Amino acid sequence: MSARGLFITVEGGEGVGKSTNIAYLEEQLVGQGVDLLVTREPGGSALGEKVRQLLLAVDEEAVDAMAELLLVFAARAQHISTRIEPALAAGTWVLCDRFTDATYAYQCGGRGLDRNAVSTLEQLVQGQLRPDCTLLLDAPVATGMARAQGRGELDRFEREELAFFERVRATYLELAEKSSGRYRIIDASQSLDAVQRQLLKVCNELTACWGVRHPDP
Ligand code: Z5A
Repeated sequence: MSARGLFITVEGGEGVGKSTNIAYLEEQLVGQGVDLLVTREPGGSALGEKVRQLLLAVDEEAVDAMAELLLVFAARAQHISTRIEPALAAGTWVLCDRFTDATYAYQCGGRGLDRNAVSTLEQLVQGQLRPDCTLLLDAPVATGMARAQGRGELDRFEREELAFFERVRATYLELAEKSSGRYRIIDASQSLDAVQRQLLKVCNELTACWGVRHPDP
């Protein structure tokens, strides 16, 4: 029986470089012999991707914050049962673009929902499942927004005011301080090369620590 896979999440505000650097992490980890599933939230399963569209769509009716929270966890339940858990159980590492820390950051920090509501759902939906390692790409809100500009029409989250994103960033930094063993804070305000040098160090630590068996040449 293979050892359980490692569950890595990548978090951060809008435009900090998650997608760009997940592609880089994938290249590095696969290159080091890791059997890897790359996925994202909201989304990651067929149902989850439909829920993602509902969450990001701009509509006339304002979305109630609790309804938003429940949709996020509905997508997460499906994602965990159909993709994340089976992969981890088979020894595959999972690299996920956002997970429940995003819920604390956006729905609690951003929208002002009670953290107890999120931790109750976290317990109910995830049981014991928590990320083993979380990479927080951190940059000033203005930097992320400038990078994300010019990508066409803004989704429902991207239309939020600056103060919303400042609260999101502050919540992420608070979570990282509280769970410092699990978190690695990456200074994402630096050049892409410099960011990727920081990420490569973490990749090397993780593969060394978890004893990845490199494939025979
Ligand atoms: N959400 C939620 O509310 N609750 C939850 O529980 C979850 C999610 C899971 C969708 O997420 C929304 O869902 C999200 C929160 C909510 N909304 N927001 N905001 P998403 O992750 O799909 O959307 P996003 O945060 O808007 O991601 P993004 O805008 O696609 O950004 P990114 O992936 O972090 O950045 P990027 O596309 O890799 O890079 C942006 C540009 O910057 C690009 O041109 C790069 O080439 C450039 N770049 C990247 N790094 C650098 C450096 N270092 N220097 C210079 N330029 C750079």
